[in-house]
Amino acid sequence: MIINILTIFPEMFGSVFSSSILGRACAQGLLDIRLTDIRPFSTCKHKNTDDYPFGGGAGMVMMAQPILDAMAAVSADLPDARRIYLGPRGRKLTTAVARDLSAEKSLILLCGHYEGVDQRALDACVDEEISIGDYILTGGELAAMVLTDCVARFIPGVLGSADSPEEESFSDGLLEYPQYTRPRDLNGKTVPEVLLSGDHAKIRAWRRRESLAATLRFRPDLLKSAILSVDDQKTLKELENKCSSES
Ligand code: 4G0
Repeated sequence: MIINILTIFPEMFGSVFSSSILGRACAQGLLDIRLTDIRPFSTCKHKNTDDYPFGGGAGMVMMAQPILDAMAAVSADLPDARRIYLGPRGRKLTTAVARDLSAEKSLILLCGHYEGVDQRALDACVDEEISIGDYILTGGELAAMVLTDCVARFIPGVLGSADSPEEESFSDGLLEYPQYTRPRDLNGKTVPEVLLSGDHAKIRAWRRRESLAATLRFRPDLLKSAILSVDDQKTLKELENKCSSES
């Protein structure tokens, strides 16, 4: 998958995209991340990319011209790319959105700064706006990194063949069960016995119960849309009863 990121701060992306799983994905050619600096596209004297807002008010607004020209140049190479603007007005990024985007051949991500981008540029050259959550960042770059990371996990091969993004938190709408590694005894705190038993059916059942318990405790709102079997529902009833008799 090709992800082309339009930004006035391309230097922000280096370590994030060269490290760990994303770094490996790029090295293997599963992911091709391209950074396009918007500034050289500015036709202003000093290569400005922002200006004062019409109507007054605090802050600056990114000018349409450099963004339109940068987008035109990038779109010429990637005519079928979905063009996404990272901004707080957008549709919320979720596992489902990331899974859907991971099926695309190419994405173009536009990072805004200051108080945002001239609306006419957005109207002309963006297909959709996506938000990574209900808060404001100083720029869209961190949001673009979050989206890229989240989408990359769903590209076949990126996590390695043994790991599946569908086996993790949120894929079935539940939180993750607790994990343990060596040592078995950490200053008297031991690992749950069942995980050392070698009984894979029992381990699977324990983990499912722990997922349900964690979700009930920390994010009960998720249970409304979680995919639950009849067994899960029985376990939940039991956990709810236990929980209410304790308090
Ligand atoms: C557009 C994304 C972009 C408008 C970007 C700021 C949060 C997110 C930006 C603004 C971002 C998010 C109106 C301040 C750049 N902040 N939640 N900052 N305004 O995804």
